[in-house]
Amino acid sequence: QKVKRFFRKNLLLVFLICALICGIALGAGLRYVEPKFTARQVLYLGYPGELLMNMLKMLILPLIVSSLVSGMASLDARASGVMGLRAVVYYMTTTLLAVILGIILVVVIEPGKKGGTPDNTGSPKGKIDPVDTFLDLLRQAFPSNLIEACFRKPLTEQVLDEDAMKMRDEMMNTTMTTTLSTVAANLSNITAPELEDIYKPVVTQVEGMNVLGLVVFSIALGITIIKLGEKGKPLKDLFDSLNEATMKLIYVVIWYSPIGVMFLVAAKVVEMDDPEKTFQQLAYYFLTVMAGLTIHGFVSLPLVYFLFVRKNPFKFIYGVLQAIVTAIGTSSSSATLPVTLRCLEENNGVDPRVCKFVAPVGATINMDGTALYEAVAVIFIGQVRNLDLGIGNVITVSITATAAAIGAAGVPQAGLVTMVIVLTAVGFPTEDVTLILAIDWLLDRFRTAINVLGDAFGAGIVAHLSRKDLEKMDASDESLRKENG
Ligand code: DAS
Repeated sequence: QKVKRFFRKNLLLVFLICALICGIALGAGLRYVEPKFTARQVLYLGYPGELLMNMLKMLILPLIVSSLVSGMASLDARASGVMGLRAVVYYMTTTLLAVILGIILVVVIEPGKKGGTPDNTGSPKGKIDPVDTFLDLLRQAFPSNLIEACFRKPLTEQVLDEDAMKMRDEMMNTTMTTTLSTVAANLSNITAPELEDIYKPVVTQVEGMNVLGLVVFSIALGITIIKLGEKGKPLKDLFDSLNEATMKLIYVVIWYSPIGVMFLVAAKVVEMDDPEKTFQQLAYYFLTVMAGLTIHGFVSLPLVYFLFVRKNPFKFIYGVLQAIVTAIGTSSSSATLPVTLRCLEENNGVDPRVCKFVAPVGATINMDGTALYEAVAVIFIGQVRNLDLGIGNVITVSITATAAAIGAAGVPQAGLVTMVIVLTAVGFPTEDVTLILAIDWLLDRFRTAINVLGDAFGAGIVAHLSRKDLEKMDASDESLRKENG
């Protein structure tokens, strides 16, 4: 009876975990049977996964706007201000905690001094100045118009001067070229230019929408609705029902997600260039990042949660396990946001008003996993290149890694792009970003999972700290209803 209940409650989670395992097995099996996979075949194999990503990305826009607006509008102005402040303090503290942990691990383990030197596939020069990024973050936060905000290219599109823009495009191409060149190695019947137009759509997909601009606009609209009082009620009801509708749509997509995840992973395993060599060169680096992510996700964050909430943090993690597995499958915090919200509200019973407000903001600017990863990667590159690090640089890395993580969008491999900011800040050669490219797609999945876990804990902690404000609001709503009744 107990087992039956377990499966009914966690059916989807079981499906997702099975899908991950089947995806790896399917990919490995296909590699064994047919080592020479053409790019087109890889694309077709990953196609069901691409559909899943598109469906989830499609839901991000209505979900973020409706969640934030209806979440904000159901709070009172003071409570939302206090809650917002608590959320931002939590985000900054935990992100910095992650960066410091990452730096300690990479300095102690020194992965760059062990294993073979990863071969650098050579790629563009250029730099992205951290100050520019801060300015660009503000530009992103206050887009000139909503439509443009939804579809504008994120990050440094507006700020980069010519050569750096060229560098960014080339680097995106390099990511693509590296992938292409490895896939090209096994290519039999497709010429390189054709590959270019096959992969271009995938790379441009990384650029997604400017979620930060949407978040800021939605919060502003939500606060305005509160101020409007009775006049704002129609808008509040509109966004409440839009949110309900979006969550219903999400439910449908979520049942498809195991299939999508399986083919996403299988296609990645098939297109991976020779894993033996890559792993031999980057094993210590991989283990350092994984150790950091694991300690941060399953020691530091649970400690912080227990400190403030005095409840069992692992029970909380169990409640969001489905979101964690979805993050591993999609390597995108934004695409996982719908699942994160459902897990927080339905499994962990976090107050929906807080989830709708804190989780979308967290998915956009709170990326502990990415910050830790960028700090480790940059210092690893310094070790491989025997570049001196010095305490000044270590402090620069910790500040710019935090900023770069905030600037990274919640889409696949965003952390790879923003890492160039940290490399620039410490004067390391930015072309060295390709040293860690080969396993970035794998580490991206795990750092995204920790990003999502950090967002979930953030919602749980802020909700707990704000419970008195929420009770007060419920009481005043109750008395209002009695008066009207
Ligand atoms: N994949 C990003 C995310 O969705 C993280 C990253 O690229 O670092 O959180």
